[in-house]
Amino acid sequence: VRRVRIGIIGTPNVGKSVIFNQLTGGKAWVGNWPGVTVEKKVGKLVLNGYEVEVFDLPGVHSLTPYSIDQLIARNFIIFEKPDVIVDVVNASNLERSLYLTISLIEMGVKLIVVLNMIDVARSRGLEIDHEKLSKLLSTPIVPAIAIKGIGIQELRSEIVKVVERKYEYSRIVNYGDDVEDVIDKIIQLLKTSEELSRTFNLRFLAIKILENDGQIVEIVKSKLSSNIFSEIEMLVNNLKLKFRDLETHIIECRWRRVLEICREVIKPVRKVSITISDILDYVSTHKVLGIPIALSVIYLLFTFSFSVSSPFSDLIDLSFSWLADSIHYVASLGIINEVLESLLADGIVPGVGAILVFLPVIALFFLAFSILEDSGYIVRIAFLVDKIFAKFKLPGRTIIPLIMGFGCNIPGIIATRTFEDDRDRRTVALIAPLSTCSARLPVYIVIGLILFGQYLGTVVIIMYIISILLALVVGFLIKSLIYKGISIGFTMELPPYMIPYWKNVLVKTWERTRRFLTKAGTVILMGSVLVWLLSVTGPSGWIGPEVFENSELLEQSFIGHLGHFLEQVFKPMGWDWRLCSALFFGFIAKEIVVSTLGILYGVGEEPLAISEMVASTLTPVSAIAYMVFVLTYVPCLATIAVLRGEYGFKYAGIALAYEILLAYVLALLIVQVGQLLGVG
Ligand SMILES: Nc1nc2c(ncn2[C@@H]2O[C@H](COP(=O)(O)OP(=O)(O)OP(=O)(O)O)[C@@H](O)[C@H]2O)c(=O)[nH]1
Ligand SMILES: [Mg+2]
Repeated sequence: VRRVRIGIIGTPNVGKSVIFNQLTGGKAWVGNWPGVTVEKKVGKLVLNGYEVEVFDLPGVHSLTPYSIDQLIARNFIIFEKPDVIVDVVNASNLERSLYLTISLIEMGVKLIVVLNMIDVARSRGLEIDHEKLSKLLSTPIVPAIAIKGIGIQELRSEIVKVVERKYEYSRIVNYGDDVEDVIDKIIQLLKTSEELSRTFNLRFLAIKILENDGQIVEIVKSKLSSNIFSEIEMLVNNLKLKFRDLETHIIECRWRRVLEICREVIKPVRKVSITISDILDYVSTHKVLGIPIALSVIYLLFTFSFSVSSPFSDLIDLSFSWLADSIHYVASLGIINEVLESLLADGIVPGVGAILVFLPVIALFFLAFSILEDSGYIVRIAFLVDKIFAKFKLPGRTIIPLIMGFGCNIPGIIATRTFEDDRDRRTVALIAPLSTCSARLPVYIVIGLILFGQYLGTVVIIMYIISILLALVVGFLIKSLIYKGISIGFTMELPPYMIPYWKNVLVKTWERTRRFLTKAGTVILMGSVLVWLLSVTGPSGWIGPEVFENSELLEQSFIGHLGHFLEQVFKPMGWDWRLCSALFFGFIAKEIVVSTLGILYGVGEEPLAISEMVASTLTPVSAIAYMVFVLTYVPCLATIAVLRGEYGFKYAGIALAYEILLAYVLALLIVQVGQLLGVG
């Protein structure tokens, strides 16, 4: 078998990941906004006896990288040398895509162009003459509607053909006599390095040198003798005397070629007046209506998740109660001993159960979220808030990591890779954990269910608003004090609205839900066992399962001591020792706050029962303070680990420290204000 490596590249949001999934049966993340993929992802398939490795890459506009995700894509294409590059272009917006295509042709690689989204092009009244395009570019073209699987079979056979065909270079752009002359001279000089000639297309290197591409210049310099390299430098400098801005000249020549090609191949077949997408666009990005609409959409998302999920939650609740009863029954028969009975019935069932009853809410939330993500609405929200965010010195794009963070903070932090400005990127990474993730939702519900009753929905929405406001304010402070500088204006393209593709939505919902389930089965399970263990033991040694019937006894356990110590730390807030120790274990993962309460109150896994116990120890104001504390104090251990991985130890430490401090100050403030107003 021969091994073949293929890289899928293209401008952002053209359907690369969809094509990757179709080719490999993979599960790359797909979403209707630019910047979904931020990492290269590999998948495998077998084609005509070839073992093919396919790489899905982040979107790029050119081979000049501006952000980390773009650098990943460029470096793969230039330095890891895939055998074939599949360049996905957007048929409904060809001008935007072809610049990259032309740059790839210049690189001198075996190329296949997938002309994707011809359905969208058609709906806009455009037809592309793909045969002519193929001639002009001297590359095979595969028209496709990737989302429907159209063109994928053709792409497969084209891959085999291209692999077997000998490669022929064709010059795609003419940069004018002066420049071409210098390019030829540079090529002659580059030829002196056998290694360079073997690994790169020399014309490509020459052009990149003229474009002043730092990385390429470094490589060339290291492979050539110094006098040859200085000859090249002289050629370049002489040329620069003729052109005020050589780089711009090169870019302009490419653009001119792109427009020439577009003129020849794009045929408007009919006039389109206004599409539904245009109308939706007008309304959803409206200056006045936009924000109220966004809030209503988010409100609907929650109402939908809560109302549809409640019968399912009841069912899970019932199964856990039944499980607890069965454990007691089995124990009464003498099959398991008292300690095991307690571990299962007092530790694991209430600990894991208290979180699993939220599975339906969270799954539906993920479903609604995935639909939103695929429709194209998220970019509209980014567009809407751009002006508001600018007042806080943050780019509108910031909203994307924050919204992603509503699901889980980890993808939120990874999404910062798409930021072009390093200061913005670091700022947003520091505030991304303030986004209230789905793990915090059960805490709000359990704390507020009884205390706020029918107003719980409003309180939860307010928590989301607080979360965004906090992120804005902290971001503003960081941008004003540490990473000074203004952010450039809105740079994201608005993709058209699309009807979400159900398969895609289901895959994403399932992936997210599966992660939640895995967490329940691992981290939360272990957390529950830990809390149980620290409850039945104390400084005096083994105490025994009686603690769960006798709260005075429980207070003598390790957890009791810990809780009472923390109760002093949080004295002004007036939180019960159980609530305080729950915060301690919530360090591991926020869900464990709820699990700990489930175990310590000894009332089983039912949210209503736990909430009743909570309500008996908290005033509404101290409850709000508690919720805000949980929102702010730390993300989970996993998030801290990712922050460390992406930005280093120092960053993770800074995030951790400022969040604990901020949480404490905010909670204190809320309680104080409550007392001033006489509602504490
Ligand atoms: N109508 C239509 N939609 C498509 C087609 N191909 C992909 N899409 C949609 O386009 C959006 C972007 O698809 P992705 O595969 O995530 O795009 P990508 O190129 O990987 O994007 P980045 O990773 O952000 O660079 C998704 O909402 C897809 O469902 C197509 O042929 N027709
Ligand atoms: Mg992608």
